[in-house]
Amino acid sequence: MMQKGALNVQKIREDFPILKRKLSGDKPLVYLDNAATTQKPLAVINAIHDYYMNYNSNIHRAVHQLAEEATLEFEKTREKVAKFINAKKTEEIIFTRNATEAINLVAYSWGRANVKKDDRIVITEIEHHSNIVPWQILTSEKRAKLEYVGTDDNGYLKLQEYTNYLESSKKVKLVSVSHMSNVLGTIVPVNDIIKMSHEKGIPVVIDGAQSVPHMHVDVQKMDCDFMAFSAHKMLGPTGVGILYVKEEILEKMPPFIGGGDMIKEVHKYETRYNDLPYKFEGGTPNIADVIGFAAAIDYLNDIGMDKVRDHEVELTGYALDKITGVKGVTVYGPHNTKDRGGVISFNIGDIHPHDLATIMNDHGVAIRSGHHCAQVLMERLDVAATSRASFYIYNTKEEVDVFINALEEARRLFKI
Ligand code: 7TS
Repeated sequence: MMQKGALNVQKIREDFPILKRKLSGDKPLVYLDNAATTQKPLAVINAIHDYYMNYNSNIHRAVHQLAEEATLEFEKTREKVAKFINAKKTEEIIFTRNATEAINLVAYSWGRANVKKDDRIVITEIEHHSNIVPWQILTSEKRAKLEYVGTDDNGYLKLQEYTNYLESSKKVKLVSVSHMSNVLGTIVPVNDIIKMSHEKGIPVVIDGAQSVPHMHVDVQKMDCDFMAFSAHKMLGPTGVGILYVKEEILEKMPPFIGGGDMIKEVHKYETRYNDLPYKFEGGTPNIADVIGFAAAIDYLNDIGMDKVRDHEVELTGYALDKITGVKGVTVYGPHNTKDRGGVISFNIGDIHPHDLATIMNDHGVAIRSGHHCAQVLMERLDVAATSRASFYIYNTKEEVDVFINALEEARRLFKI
């Protein structure tokens, strides 16, 4: 049956071979761990296969035809990524291994060159460890200070605290914030934060790992200075991250990884670095998976990101309605689907999330349990862990029903 919102989910599901799998014997897979990584459509799998079968070669080096073909396809992905997030130039797109490495690139390159003793870097309590630890390392090395914007009890950032930090006489050097929380689903008003920061001349890093896969993101409109995200969370392969940096900032950044491909000339004691963006892509990159990522972008473009978002809003609304009706359940994060992505973190009675996830698995339902690499947020919520269901384009209301029924069964089992 075709669902409202005009996404033909049944047709989409045909493109994902793994969705035919069964778990725990004969239970059809209900994959609700999309915030961790998404499944891959055949088009992506075939693109990788085609590269290895037909034109496997290193890029940017040899003049033979295979190298030319591989280089062309690799660079096509860069163009597609630039268009997908509306970057002004392809030179502003740097390939890394993942969002984590992209944020680390900013911390090691821009951070080491610009952050000084007593400077402050402002992040938030909802950040993933990938947007905390690099700043801890940097501020500790530079004897600078890391500051946190807090969250209220509904999972919204306390925006007044930005104003307090930005207007204080102590220098804020950088703001780094997640566009969408991987635990609460909170969609952060990054446009306002960026505007506020720019009025004080402070650059902003956006962790787009959970937003770029799920909604239309336009870096020029947003006006962020840096943005990091991962291909594997948006139908693409693992091992490919993207760092967007505004060209005028990138031009002034020192290199990150030294080695082959990022140089023009190397002499005994000095090196001339390569042009942008290659200066930041030392060593042989993940060629096959970057090429595979282009097929993922094509796939999402064919659907349309507004439809992706509409589908998730509808599914999340449906799931929130159902889950809040289950006795003993606490749901974290904003209640309004307009303010949240397709991520629902919850606890039920005193069932440990790992036990719950095990019971879910018996029903074929794959959810995540644990701290979700957000232990600062777990402390704020005063829990050690949560369970989390997260949706994507191929999930259906029927799957939500299977999930809720499994949850009810767990509740009965634990006598809640
Ligand atoms: N930032 C956010 C907001 C994330 O959710 C994640 C991964 C990352 C950064 C890091 O991405 P990576 O590709 O470099 O690993 N989040 C999750 C998650 O929620 N469950 O598994 C990984």
